[in-house]
Amino acid sequence: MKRGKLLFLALMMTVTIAGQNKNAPVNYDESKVPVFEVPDVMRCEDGQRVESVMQWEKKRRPELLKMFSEQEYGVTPRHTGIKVKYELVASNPKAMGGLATQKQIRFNFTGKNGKTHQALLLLYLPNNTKGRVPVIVSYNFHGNQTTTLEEDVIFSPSKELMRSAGSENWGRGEQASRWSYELALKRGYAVATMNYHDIYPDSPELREYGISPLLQGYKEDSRAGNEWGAIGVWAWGYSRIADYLEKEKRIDKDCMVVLGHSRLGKTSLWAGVQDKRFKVVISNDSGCGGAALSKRVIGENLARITANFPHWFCPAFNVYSENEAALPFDQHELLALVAPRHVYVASAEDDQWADPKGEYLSAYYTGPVYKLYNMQGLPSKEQPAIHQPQHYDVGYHIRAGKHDVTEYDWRCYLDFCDKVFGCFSTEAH
Ligand code: GTR
Repeated sequence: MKRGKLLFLALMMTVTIAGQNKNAPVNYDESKVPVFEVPDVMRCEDGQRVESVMQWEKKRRPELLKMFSEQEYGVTPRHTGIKVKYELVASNPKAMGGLATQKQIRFNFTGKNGKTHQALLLLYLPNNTKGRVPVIVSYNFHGNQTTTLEEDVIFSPSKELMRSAGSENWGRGEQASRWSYELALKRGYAVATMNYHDIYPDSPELREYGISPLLQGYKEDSRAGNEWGAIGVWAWGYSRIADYLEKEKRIDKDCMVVLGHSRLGKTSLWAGVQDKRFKVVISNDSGCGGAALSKRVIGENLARITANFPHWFCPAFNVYSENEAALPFDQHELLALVAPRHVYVASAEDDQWADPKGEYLSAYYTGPVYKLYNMQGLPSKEQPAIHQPQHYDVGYHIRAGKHDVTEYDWRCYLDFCDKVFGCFSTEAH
């Protein structure tokens, strides 16, 4: 047997043996954070130091991207062969009391194997400005209809599937507090949302109901070590939304933002890293496997996350369950892959499960890469105080309260995007 194959088998055995651990202890005590060295984002695997943009782009960035693909989120297929047709199923030029034009677009996916799948996008465009506008793209957790009380928003197709799988809160407007549509629209931004279950139902047992079966070589019961997990597929879905928005004549395709909360914050980071059309990449309370440094092992850890959500990452990531010290990379290196575009990390004070300090440090440690581009990362290793947003070329804020997306978060994101895009807000603030 070839050496490569033997190594692969050995790796797969370790994956199975190390497994995941739902009962792994969770540490909340800063004094018990293990002593570790933050992997040097500027040092290539062969020891060479990155001194130029060229070295970063040609050598270090691809090598890091490969590590995250092979060992954490799984490899995004280069050509899925999946075709998408867009179908405008509803529109309203006077939505939200005249503030917005609403469009609902069905994505009809067809795989090379003839299998089909559907997803539904909800788009609000501001009526108060003419011409092209920036857009915030963001998945929702429980259906488009939960993001607003507007009666004409169609229930997302995944509702029945997920409700019968035990997922609740699918009622109209139930998550509206997380969607500051009015604020965004008044400030001249479009917002596009889709239910993430439409792309990959968020359960290890429901993979066959999403996009996955449309892929060539899909096998229901088996996954290769580096096969993409749900986060990878959701990220792919974000890119399909970007494909559509590029064709939408009111959208400024140079001003696309991807924003996600929690597991969808992990997803927005992975999507933003891979798809350069997203000029601002926002992680809201994304925590473990998102913005937070894994090696701090505080709050949610890799044993817990890979045990509770075995379908999110690629199987090879399980090797690091209860063994974060062995990780050859950490999440700041993921965030750094967004440069020279803009990354924004937000935390909530009471969200210790997501390790706010680790989220901040990750954003901070992207600094050397931004510096290569003559851009400014976060200036201090000290995490800023509550409600003191830091808007450099990298953004960060921590707000009071729990794991959530609030109007305060939206306001900070819009301020940051205004700065990046050089927009002038129509709302006085
Ligand atoms: C938690 C999970 C987190 C986070 C969160 C969410 O249960 O442990 O990693 O992603 O769910 O998505 O709300």
